[in-house]
Amino acid sequence: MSNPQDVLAERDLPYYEDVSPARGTLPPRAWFASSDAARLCLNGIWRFRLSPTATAADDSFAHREFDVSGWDELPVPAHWVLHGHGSPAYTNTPYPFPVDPPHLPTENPTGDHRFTFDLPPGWGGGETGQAAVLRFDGVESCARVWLNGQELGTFKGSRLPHEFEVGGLLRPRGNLLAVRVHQWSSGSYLEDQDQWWLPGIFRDVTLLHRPEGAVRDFFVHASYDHADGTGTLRVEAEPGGRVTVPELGLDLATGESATVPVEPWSAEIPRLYDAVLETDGERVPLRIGFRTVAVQGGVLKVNGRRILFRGVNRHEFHPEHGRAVDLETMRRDLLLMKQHNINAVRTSHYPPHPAFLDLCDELGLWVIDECDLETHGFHAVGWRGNPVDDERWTPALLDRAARMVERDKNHPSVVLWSLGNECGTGRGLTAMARWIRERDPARPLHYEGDLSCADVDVYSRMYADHAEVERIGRRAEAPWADGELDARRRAMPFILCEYAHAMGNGPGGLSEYQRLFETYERCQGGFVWEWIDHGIARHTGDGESWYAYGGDFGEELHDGNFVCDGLLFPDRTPSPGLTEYKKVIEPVRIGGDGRAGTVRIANGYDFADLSGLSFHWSYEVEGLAVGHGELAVPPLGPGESTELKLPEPPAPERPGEALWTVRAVLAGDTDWAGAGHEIAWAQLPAVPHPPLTSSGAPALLRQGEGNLFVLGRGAFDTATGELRYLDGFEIVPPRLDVWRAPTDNDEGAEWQPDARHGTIWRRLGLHRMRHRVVSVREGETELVVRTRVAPAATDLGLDTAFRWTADGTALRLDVSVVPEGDWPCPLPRLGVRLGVCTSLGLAEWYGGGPGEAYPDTRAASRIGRWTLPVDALQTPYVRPQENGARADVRWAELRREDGMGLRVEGAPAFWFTARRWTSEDLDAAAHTTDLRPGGAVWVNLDHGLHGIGSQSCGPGVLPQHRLTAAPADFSLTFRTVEPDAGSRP
Ligand code: IPT
Repeated sequence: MSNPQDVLAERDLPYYEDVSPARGTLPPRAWFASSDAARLCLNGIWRFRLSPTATAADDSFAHREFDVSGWDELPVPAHWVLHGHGSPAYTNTPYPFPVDPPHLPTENPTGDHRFTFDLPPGWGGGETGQAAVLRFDGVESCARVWLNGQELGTFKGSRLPHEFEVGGLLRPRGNLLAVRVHQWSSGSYLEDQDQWWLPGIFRDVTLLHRPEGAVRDFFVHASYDHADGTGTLRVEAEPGGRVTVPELGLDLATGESATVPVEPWSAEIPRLYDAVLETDGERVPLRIGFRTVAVQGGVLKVNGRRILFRGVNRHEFHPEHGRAVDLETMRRDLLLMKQHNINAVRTSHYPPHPAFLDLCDELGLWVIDECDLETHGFHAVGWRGNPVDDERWTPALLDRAARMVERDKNHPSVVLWSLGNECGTGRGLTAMARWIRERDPARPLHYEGDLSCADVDVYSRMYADHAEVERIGRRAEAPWADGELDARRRAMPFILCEYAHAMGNGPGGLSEYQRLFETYERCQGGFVWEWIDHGIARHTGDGESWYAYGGDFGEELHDGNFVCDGLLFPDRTPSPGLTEYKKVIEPVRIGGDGRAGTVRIANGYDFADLSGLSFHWSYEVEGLAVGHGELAVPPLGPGESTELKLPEPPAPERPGEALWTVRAVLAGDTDWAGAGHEIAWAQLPAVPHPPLTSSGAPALLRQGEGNLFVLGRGAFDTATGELRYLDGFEIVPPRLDVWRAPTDNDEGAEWQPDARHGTIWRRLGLHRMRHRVVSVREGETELVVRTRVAPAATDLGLDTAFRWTADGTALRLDVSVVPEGDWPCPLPRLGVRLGVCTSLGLAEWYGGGPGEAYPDTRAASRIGRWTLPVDALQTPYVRPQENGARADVRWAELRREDGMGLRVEGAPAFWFTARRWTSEDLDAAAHTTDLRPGGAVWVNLDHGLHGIGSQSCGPGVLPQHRLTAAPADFSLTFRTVEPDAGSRP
């Protein structure tokens, strides 16, 4: 009698549930973009059918007789959930199914795909029946494949290549390829990366002719000896053949090595030599970069020099196509990185499309190539049953390691292998490390998840705060339990494989990290989390676009907008965070003493001298250049610096604040940016900003019509003392304001030990402050209004005095704030908010710009005169939140189309924000399309803002950037302006 349970016994597990990596596939090998052997791209429009479970439909579709005329069409590569079949789902660490390895839910969306193709005439120059390989570069998460009705096998490992030998099955016409793809498989337990779950054939499908004697695999060993400037080349290949490097005069047998003088490869100078590998059956073009990676004396070195990672974590993402990313988009990513001074990529958390690494070789990026492995969801169950610590899974882990290393081993850009991400610890990782070291001893190993660093060569952490990084920099971190391991780890170089969580507004604190990286030899930089927001493009009924995040597809379990934490918006527009990062990591440091007219230039590159850059100065008075020229800077070598004299400053036409701006730009065109592209800059103050002055005699306060006081050009409510009109402009009265729509970093992550200010602020009621007018005192030439500003249910408050005075043209407001009570938290902001007419839609200001800035994200804010429509002052964070402040503003104007407008000046300089909705509207919005222009332009003129930090995953705001509740005094003047812009005081 058969026991019904037998049907489900382990040995009977279906291929998508058993833990084996594959059946019927070829051993992994090097990927190459082209050769003289024929290849046929099988991307295109396929036929598609979705079934709700793995077994709902039988596999007869693999046969010719099966009629697919009723099936849908689906492009390949693609994720079916982005083409109207089911929907995407986002979770960070939780598995969206019970943790019951290796079992999967019965509801296992299964996509059957069919494609018919003819061989091109003269396929491979020979007959069918010759060897050919069918390659899948990426299928999520498990596939079963048939060609011409014959089953080829099955595989798992979504972002890894899988090949089948198919030569014997091909026919000249009407070849029928059938692929069944299951969304869930045992492989899903190994692919718990923080991203959308996106099933499908999402990378290329290719048929490769394999002529007799074709290259099966090859391994280029190209090292560089910095002591004598030679490179040593040896290429192993199977079968053997010859390698020629015409530029080096090399013609070698495979396996043979040669040492010759070469120019080395580095991310800064990505020198590649064209070469050809030729076997009896195939010619494969190679691009060889000579470089040697080593950990020496506790430092990670390339070609004998310490390198500094200015890195980002890059997921593959496109707002419409998910992880089906085309070559153009990959190149665009890399150009944007290079243009923003980024020199390193961690391929979080899986090997990228193989062509991406060719581009990294060509354009010059250091790459940490990470295996497609993450089991983070086991954290939720105390790591019980973690596959990386269970021998039964080790073959699957080793298969993944091999598929990555074999595929990518020939790229000079790949300088570290990474075992995976967030898997806890386990024997499987050790087995992977052992295998990789054996196969490729020339690259150090990375894995962050094991604090003991038992299996790796670099000490890597994520989101460690500044203080801890500093301790690590001094090699003075807390000891590890095992003395031997502790000593080993302490001798290792250190990187932050993730830091500076770029979710929403931020990340803050980058400058302070960079200072540590540039101070401590051991701290070799880091990788910002992460490159791009994974928001999925959506459109409202009337065509307005917005981006979806977790929960927007009705997922029952999801992690909201945690998937939008990149330096790029989903459409690849740089966010202010990227602009900030570019400035913080600039590889040339410019400093000096503007008053003394000296400038110091330091070359922070690791390999390049400064001959590729030209330097320019300009001298600006009140933001207008009154002189400019070129600065002759010697071609300093890496690490060198010099001090130079600036020219005599030109005599300005009128007095005012003056400063030098010194810029380093590309002297000529490069592969990634044109001549003139800015690399680094600094501003050196020469003449300070003058204090606020008044012109003319003080105006007298008088009773006007209605219930209004008149003071100069201002009219005030007699009962409340609030400003109502300035000349003809109606004003929503200025009030003390402390609220901002909490940023993702204000909200903080639940696992963070630091105080989560978003929650605290809300609990305290800072979003519903009440204003009690204590007194309105009329003086002869002043109006003084005292207000107590406080939230309900507490005895905390802000005792606020607004003192108004006026002269013939300007209205002056002196604000004084004294906190009452024991404030348990910093304030979000401290300043005044007022509303002005919606017609005042154009902003011009003198101060920091052009982009937004906050106390700890202000490195890229440059003092100048800037003009932007109010609408363009907004930063469209995927989940709306505080944004758009401009730092160090000396004056700002808001104008109508006819040029009439209002002007405000501040002393000290203030933070300027203008938007067509309130902070409360911003706070209430979940998507950008929830924000609708209201009846005013809301203007915040802030004396202080709380910093941003990185607490959406990492540390909070550093103490020096917190806005502690403390007594504060600041002054603003208001006046109207005429169309003639030249008449400003
Ligand atoms: C870390 C993950 O490695 C990364 O994939 C991403 O989820 C990031 O956080 C946050 O966006 S893990 C975190 C819990 C420290």
